[in-house]
Amino acid sequence: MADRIQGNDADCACKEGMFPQRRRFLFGAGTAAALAASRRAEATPNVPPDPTRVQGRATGTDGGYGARSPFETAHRILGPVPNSQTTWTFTPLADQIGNTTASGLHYERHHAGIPAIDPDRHSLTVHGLVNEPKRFTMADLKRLPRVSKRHFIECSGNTGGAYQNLPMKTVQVSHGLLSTSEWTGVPFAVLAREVGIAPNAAWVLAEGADAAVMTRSIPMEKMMRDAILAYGQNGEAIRPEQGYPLRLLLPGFEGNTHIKWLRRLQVSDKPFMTREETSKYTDLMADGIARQFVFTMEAKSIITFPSGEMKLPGPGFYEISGLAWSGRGRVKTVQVSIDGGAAWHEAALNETPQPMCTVRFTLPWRWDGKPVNLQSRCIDETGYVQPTHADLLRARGVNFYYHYNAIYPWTIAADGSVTHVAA
Ligand SMILES: Nc1nc2c(c(=O)[nH]1)N[C@H]1C(S)=C(S)[C@@H](COP(=O)(O)O)O[C@H]1N2
Ligand SMILES: [Mo]
Repeated sequence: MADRIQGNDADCACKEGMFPQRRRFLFGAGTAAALAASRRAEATPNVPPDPTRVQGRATGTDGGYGARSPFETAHRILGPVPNSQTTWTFTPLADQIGNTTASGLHYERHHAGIPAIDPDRHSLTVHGLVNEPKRFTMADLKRLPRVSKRHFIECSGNTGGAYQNLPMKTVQVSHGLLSTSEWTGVPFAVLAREVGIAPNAAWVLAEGADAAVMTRSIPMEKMMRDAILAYGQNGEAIRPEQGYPLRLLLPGFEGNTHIKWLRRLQVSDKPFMTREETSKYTDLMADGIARQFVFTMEAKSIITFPSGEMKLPGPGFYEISGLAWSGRGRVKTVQVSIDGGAAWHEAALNETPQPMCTVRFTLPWRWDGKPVNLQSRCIDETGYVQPTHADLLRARGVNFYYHYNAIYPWTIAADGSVTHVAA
């Protein structure tokens, strides 16, 4: 336990003692807002002239690759850094428009930094319990049939601080280890045909080419069902931060299993018991027994507007909006409560929910100016209902760090200020 808490580098933004001074930096009053404001002050260009009176900027001055408006300031914020090698950043969910995360705002989690990889020298070796071991260059992989699918990735440490009621003031800090992209690549099932899988094969070891040489054992059943060897993200090559040139995409599974900079798949009849599935990424239950291979991210939702550190200008009409997702399949319904969980109203979903993908929900609302408690809860197609904080703790005990998926309320005071009050 002591080791888990002190100076360990597994990713939970909540570990006590891991970043005693830094926590104030990260979770301190107004930090994210203050940071955003200071960046805005730095970044905002001078007021431009009337755009109808002057010729616009010439095309082709952007090097052929566009950039967002200089007035846009949404940015990832850096998580606490226990040492220089292990880092993470949070997606600014309150600024996300729609359901897809801009690639430049996708959250990041690196256990040994972002490697520089030449795609022409990168390859994927598939071996072990196969008829014919093979090495695929990136060019080989791109000749194979591909799929494009939108999926979320969520770090199992996302919202983990809520187990200890650590103050996470903004939705970026509480839920920002979640992002959604369209991923393009080769289904593992296609590669499996190329190499021929032995009948007794049951697990696949996936290995990254970063300095962490991260490895996880994945059940063969999952690999065959929907695993993607992804080289594309939102219509272009996957970003270096997300695993360029190749990553494993395991829809609905905890983020850690989506091995980035993927270079090797070893087929076996048993799991490999790597560091990331023995000492890390296990869930310690109240009885002291750790659950292993807890892959699936359960149904979860969060209101992104209004959310922590915002201030409503006054009573009147607002559209409550947020994101809901489930690692078990499609979101079925999202319910919103404006009275602390007493009555629930069905929210509108902005599109047909896709399996293992976030969906944006909205609910029109007229605020009368009195203090309120806003909550959302996700119900997925399996009938699973997102639990309350109390129910989650009752089921899991207090030793948990990962897989926090309880309802996360926001309270709005009479002055319009929005805060999370721990249950
Ligand atoms: N090779 C490698 N793969 C990795 C990691 C890593 O450090 N090295 N981090 C994992 C963790 S803990 C998470 S949550 C996701 C994060 O993916 P992202 O950085 O694209 O958001 O990648 C996973 N895959
Ligand atoms: Mo993670």
